[in-house]
Amino acid sequence: MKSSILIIYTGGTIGMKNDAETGALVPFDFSAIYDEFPSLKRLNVDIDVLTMDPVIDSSNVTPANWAALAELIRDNYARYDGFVVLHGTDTMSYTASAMSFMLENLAKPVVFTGSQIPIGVLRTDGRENLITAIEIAGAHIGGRPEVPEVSLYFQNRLFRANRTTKRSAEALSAFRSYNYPPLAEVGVNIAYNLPAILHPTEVSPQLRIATRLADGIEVVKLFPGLGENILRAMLSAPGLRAVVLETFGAGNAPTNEWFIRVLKEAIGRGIIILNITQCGGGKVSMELYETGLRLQEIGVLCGHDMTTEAAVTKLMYVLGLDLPDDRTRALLRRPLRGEFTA
Ligand code: ASN
Repeated sequence: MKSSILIIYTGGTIGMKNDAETGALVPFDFSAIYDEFPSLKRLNVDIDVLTMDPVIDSSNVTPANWAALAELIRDNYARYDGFVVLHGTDTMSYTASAMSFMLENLAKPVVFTGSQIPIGVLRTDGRENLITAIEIAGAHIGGRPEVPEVSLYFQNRLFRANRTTKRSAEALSAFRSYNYPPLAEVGVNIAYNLPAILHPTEVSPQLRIATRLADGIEVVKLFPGLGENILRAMLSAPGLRAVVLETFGAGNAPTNEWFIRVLKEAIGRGIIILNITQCGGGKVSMELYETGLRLQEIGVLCGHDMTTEAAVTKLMYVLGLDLPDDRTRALLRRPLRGEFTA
């Protein structure tokens, strides 16, 4: 069975090549993809390319870009078997995490990739990332897509998107998924980790998109010496609705009186505080130490082993649904797209 894949190019380093005359880096025209990579014809896929307008460096990405991307996927959903999103690496984990929440009932592959070295540079990592991402997006097993979730492919590994973090500004293996195993490892063959892959629960789910994302989210990273006035000011920001609190170790924070009081006051004003660890790997267990227990007692929610990227975008998505407070909290307490392990 021949798959049809839509490549959506949003910008980033992968889309750069040297201009033949000036030598300067200029955006690569992905619509001429077969001219650049004739070997793509040998893959058993039909490829179309759409380029976002304007293409951006991913540091400029906003929730409005995410909404446009979700709409593009929805509008083309019936026509294609899978999607490859080419994105700058800097914020790829944020966009890909956001997409995992915004695309409700997804049953087809959406594979994010990009590169650290421009695609037009001889030593690029973009060529392999692109070709393997296309192959994964088109892969079927028994007539069903092999990876029907939002994933991120980089340097021989396919990850669940909302488990990833950009971990290096230099290494070609730029992404890591510290708390969840790769969905596939790529060597001579592509070895899919079948038990790790998420499958739709409904038989023939209808894709829906949620494009209303809440603002009013803040990330507060604890450090020894964080002062009361500063924390109070951060938690009193106008429009603030939720805080991702990056705590120490297994979800620990100071137990001193003012610290707990400032958090408690914020929770009393209806602000949601979600506890994740500032460690790369491991999880929050608030009952382990007294320093975590105090947070639990005042109503701080446990973020388990979520990344900052997943926590921020999940809050944007869940608060954007405008549900009553108890339902909002219930959605934050359970994994919606495999974003944490409870
Ligand atoms: N600044 C680029 C971006 O994120 C970095 C990259 O793609 N490697 O758009």
